[in-house]
Amino acid sequence: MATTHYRSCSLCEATCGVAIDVDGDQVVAVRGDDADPFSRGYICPKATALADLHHDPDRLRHPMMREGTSWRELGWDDAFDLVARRLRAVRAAHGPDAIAVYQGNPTVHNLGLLMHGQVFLRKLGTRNASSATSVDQLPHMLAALSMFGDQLLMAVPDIDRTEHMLVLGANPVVSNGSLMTAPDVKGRLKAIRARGGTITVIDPRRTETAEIADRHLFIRPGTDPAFLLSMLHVLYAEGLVRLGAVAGFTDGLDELGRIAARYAPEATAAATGIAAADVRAVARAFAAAPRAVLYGRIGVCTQELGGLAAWLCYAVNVVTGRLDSPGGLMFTTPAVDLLPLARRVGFDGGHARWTSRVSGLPEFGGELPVVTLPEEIETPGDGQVRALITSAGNPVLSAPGGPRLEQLLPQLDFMVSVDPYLNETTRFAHVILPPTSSLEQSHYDVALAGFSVRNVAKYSPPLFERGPDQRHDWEIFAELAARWYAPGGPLGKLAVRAARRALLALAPEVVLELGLRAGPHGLKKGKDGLSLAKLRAAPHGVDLGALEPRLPGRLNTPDHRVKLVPAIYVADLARLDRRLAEWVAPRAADALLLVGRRHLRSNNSWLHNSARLVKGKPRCTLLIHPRDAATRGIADGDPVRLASRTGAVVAPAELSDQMMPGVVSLPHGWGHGRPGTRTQVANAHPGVSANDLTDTGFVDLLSGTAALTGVEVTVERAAAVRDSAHTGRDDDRAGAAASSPP
Ligand SMILES: Nc1nc2c(c(=O)[nH]1)N[C@H]1C(S)=C(S)[C@@H](COP(=O)(O)OP(=O)(O)OC[C@H]3O[C@@H](n4cnc5c(=O)[nH]c(N)nc54)[C@H](O)[C@@H]3O)O[C@H]1N2
Ligand SMILES: Nc1nc2c(c(=O)[nH]1)N[C@H]1C(S)=C(S)[C@@H](COP(=O)(O)OP(=O)(O)OC[C@H]3O[C@@H](n4cnc5c(=O)[nH]c(N)nc54)[C@H](O)[C@@H]3O)O[C@H]1N2
Ligand code: SF4
Ligand SMILES: [Mo]
Repeated sequence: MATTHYRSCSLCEATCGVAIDVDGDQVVAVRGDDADPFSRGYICPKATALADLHHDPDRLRHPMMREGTSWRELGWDDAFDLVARRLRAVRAAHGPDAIAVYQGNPTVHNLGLLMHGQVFLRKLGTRNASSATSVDQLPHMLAALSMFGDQLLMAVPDIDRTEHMLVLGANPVVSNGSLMTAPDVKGRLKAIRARGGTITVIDPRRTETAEIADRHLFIRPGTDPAFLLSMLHVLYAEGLVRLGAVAGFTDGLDELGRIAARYAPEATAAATGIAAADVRAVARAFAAAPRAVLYGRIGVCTQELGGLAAWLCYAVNVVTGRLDSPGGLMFTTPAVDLLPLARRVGFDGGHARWTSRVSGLPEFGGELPVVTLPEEIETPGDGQVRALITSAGNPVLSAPGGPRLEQLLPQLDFMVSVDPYLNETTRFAHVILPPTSSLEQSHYDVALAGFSVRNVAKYSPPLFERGPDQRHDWEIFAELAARWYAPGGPLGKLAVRAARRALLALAPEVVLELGLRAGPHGLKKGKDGLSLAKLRAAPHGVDLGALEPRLPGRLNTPDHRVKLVPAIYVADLARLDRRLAEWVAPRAADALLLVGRRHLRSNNSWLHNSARLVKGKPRCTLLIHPRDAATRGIADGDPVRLASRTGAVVAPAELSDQMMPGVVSLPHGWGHGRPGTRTQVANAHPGVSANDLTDTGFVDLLSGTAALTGVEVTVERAAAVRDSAHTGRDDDRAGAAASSPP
């Protein structure tokens, strides 16, 4: 007899409601939950992966210990003791910075991991902590910190009420939205047009989002700051500037005008590839719309001047009166307010308080950029990294310098990974601690609610009883913390026991209940206030209404004013000016610029082990404009060799006039089939890794964020794409590819 369970999908930021039909211990169907007030029945094809992941025979169910190249199962207690002992030994011999940490993207979707993971990992006292933040949204966080006073106070497009949306460097129709939690974002975009509004997309590729927009303009990768400054130039020159609701508490309006005056559209057109007349038209349309919002996402922030670009995206919204205004860029009122909690565990508003040992890149929020990881392992001296903890991350595929990591990770004294898979990164660990599957865990989107286009709250209890002897992520970290923080000596065992008890009492539900009660929809609202019991009684979720103005109350700058022109950005304009001159200089005739893309059936590096999601024609292809292909003698489907300063791969070409001439696109997250991994399906559909081409030396120096877009590459016809379980890499990288754990 099948039963139906309702919960949130935890796979991407859209948080869709799913109805999961279960027979015994088997999922028989994953459907959209029509009664979810936020997603109203929408799901994307990835939702079925919730079942595939749970049932995946490759998913690890016991702690694993590596001996040479073979693995054996280990009891949990022995595993925790071993990890704590080995980490302690590294710390005792080499100091706190010798232990590096990398936390990956799924952390954000996992309440228990967010809490207990941070308590342990952010309090280790190492400077070498990093996360996917620095290959992702860091510049938006830096802008939020410097303009609004808190790095988590990122503003969200009010997509349901806007009448004009200007999209830069985002493809929400495929990514389902990011820093904009909006289930069925495609439906919401179409609704803008249905109510008479318009959408403009600025992107080096005519994306799936551009296809449903009114207007699309190509932009040369990495030049968004120049385009945005020219947009500001027009707004100021034509008297279109007005602060609206934030006029009484915003500083820097005149200063921004003086800066923008230097970047007339005519002065940037050659660099950006956007004609001056088009810049003017875009700026005028944006200012003229009664309600408008500029939304910039990963394409603008993971670029060499990504810090400037993220700041300018907010700035355009502010000077056109869109900030904190319905239909513009707004702040959420989440049921659990993470901001004060996050400050306690180290998201404490820091930027550049220290710099990395080897290349001097800035700290942000207590972390160093992940591009520093290879060099910090490689470079001898005080503070050299000797051990690594990864949690929910796969930096070998997801960060620049992946091939270098493959060579360096085997040299570590100790590595532990908290991860359900033996994949490209975790195969180098000495111990893998696999958590329960997401269907065995309860779920509450404590982080994403902060970026949601409506205020909503939804709690999902575990669907399945956990398997025998399984641990949740949060329990794993609670156990590690108990062992780590307890004193040594004869008191050690007692102290560990007491600490364990205290930490394991802090189940996600306990923290959630406290958070809900203390939050803006909690006790303050009297007997109508939210509580965990109320959420349990509402399995489809609770709608808490449209976004509401939150300023100036929500600001956390010292004087509670919006800082339109933080000094760090003014100082960084010199880098833009230098690049502006270089961008117009003729490029080496054969150089193309590489950008990335996403696919609806894929999610970063870790959903390729679902047969249902990878079937069909290969997705890891190089999109290239027919003209660029023709000059290189490349036909559709031909294998092409793609080489950058740091590496080379071979992938099939896919000719497409979606591409801006001079720009090619390769998705990231592929490059499976590496030796020693245990992901059968993914290994049969390996693709190649875009991060074999990206460059740890190509970074936004202001924020430390990797420049994943605009990487210079050459492309030529190759002899053949090697098939089946291969790395797809070119021969000169074969050494790195073959490196397997010692
Ligand atoms: N070239 C290029 N590189 C990119 C990007 C790009 O656009 N271009 N995008 C970047 C972006 S936006 C991101 S967010 C990063 C992602 O970078 P990462 O977070 O490093 O990589 P993922 O592929 O998301 O890997 C997630 C890992 O978490 C594990 N996992 C999944 N669920 C859980 C869980 O519940 N608990 C635990 N403990 N582990 C879990 C998976 O098995 C997998 O090993 O990649 C970045 N890299
Ligand atoms: N299906 C699916 N959904 C996902 C993910 C996934 O892997 N697959 N990953 C999730 C994650 S972790 C994230 S962070 C989000 C990201 O969500 P999005 O930000 O929407 O990410 P992308 O789809 O990569 O879109 C980035 C766009 O930027 C463009 N671009 C590249 N360089 C430039 C540039 O210099 N300037 C401009 N203006 N545009 C540029 C690219 O062509 C691309 O269309 O998606 C999330 N959702
Ligand atoms: S868009 Fe797809 S992957 Fe994202 S939450 Fe919805 S169903 Fe899950
Ligand atoms: Mo991301």
